[in-house]
Amino acid sequence: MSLALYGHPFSSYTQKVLIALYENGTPFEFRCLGPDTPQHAAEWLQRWPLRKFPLLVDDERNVVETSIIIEYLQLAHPGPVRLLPADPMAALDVRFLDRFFDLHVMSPMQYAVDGALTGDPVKRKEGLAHAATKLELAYAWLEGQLAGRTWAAGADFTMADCAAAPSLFYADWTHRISEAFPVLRAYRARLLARPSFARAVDEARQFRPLFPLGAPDRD
Ligand SMILES: N[C@@H](CCC(=O)N[C@@H](CS)C(=O)NCC(=O)O)C(=O)O
Repeated sequence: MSLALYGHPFSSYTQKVLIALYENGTPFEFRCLGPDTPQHAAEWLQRWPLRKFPLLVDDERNVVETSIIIEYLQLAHPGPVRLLPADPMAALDVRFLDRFFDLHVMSPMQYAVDGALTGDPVKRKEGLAHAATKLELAYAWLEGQLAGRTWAAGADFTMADCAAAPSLFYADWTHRISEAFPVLRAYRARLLARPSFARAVDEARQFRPLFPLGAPDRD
C-alpha cells in the first residue's frame, strides 16, 4: 500500500481528509503544495488539472473530492473507526450532514475568504456580508439539529464531523458563532478537543498569518 495526499495543512478541505486519516491511524505520505516543493504542485496538476485539492493517490489511482476520498478510504483502507455507518439509512444521514457542512458552512466562509484575497475592500466587505447572512442561517439550523447529540449524526464520530471541524473552525473566524448558539459553540469546542482535529489544527498553526481576514488570537 502506498498512499499519498497532496494538499496544504492550512486548507480546510485538506484538513477534512487529514482528520479521516488520523482517526484511523492510516499511514500516508503528505505532499505539501507549497513554494518549497514545486514538484508536488506539478504532480498534482498533472493528475488533477481541475486545480482543486486535496488529491489522494493510492498507487496509481487518483481520488478527488473530499467526501469521495473519505468513502474510498473506508472501502480500500478501513480502520477501527467507521466514518460511514454500515446501516444505509444512517449512512444517508451522514452524507446529508457532510453536504450541509460543505455547502452551507464551508462555501460561505470560502466566499468571504476569496473576497478578502482579492485585496479589493469592496469585495471584502461584500464577501463578509454574504457570509454573515448565509452562516447565520446555517448556525441557527445546526443549533436545533445538534441538540442532545455528541457528534453531528449522533453518538458516533463520522464523516460529517470530518467536514464540520474545519468548516466551523474557519466559519467562526469569519463570522463569529454568537452566544445565541450555545449548542453549536459547544460542538465546535468538542471538535477542537478531538485528537485527530487538534493535530491538524496544530500542524497548521504556523500558517495563521495567511488567513486573509485576520486570524483571531484563540483556538
Ligand atoms: N469540493 C471539493 C472542494 C475542494 C476545494 O475547494 N479545495 C480548495 C482548498 S481548501 C481549493 O482547491 N482551492 C483552490 C482553488 O479553488 O483554486 C472537495 O471537497 O474536495
